[in-house]
Amino acid sequence: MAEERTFVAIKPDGVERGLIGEIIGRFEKRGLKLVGLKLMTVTTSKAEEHYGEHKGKPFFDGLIKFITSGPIVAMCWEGKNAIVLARSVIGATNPKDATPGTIRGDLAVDLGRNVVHGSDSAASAEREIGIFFSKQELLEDWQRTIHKWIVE
Ligand code: IDP
Ligand code: MG
Repeated sequence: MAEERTFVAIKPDGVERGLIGEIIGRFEKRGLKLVGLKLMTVTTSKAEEHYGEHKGKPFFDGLIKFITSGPIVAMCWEGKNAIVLARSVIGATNPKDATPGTIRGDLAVDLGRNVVHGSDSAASAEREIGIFFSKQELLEDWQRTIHKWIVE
């Protein structure tokens, strides 16, 4: 049976700051499996669809401007409890509340520059993966030989 999948993105600030390798490494080390990866620039319409739940909020326009301002790294990670696990690797939305050891707790300062995105639920994950990836861009048949050392 396929394990859970989640959508994670390194936002333009993370790319600009040279944190791509650092951030990807944290998900790899946690034990998640990378099944989709691309460097891309997000169009305004894709950004508005992705952040649709925040439409009308005071920070929405700034958020769209920011997320479309430079390249992002779009990723799909797979694993047991991948959605909750990725959120725990990422840390609290506001870096001032994020625990040290999390990406935001170690690498970020400001709410509007929190370097990474992660889906917050199964429904969001499915929706967001669909916005950023076509089916052919996601691995379906890669079995890692180390899997049995990560999941019982
Ligand atoms: P999340 O990224 O932890 O899921 P959300 O509440 O979904 O957090 O917000 C999406 C993104 O919008 C946040 O990561 C942050 O960059 C930005 N954001 C959220 N709330 C504010 C705010 O009050 N001011 C500025 N930016 C915000
Ligand atoms: Mg969110």
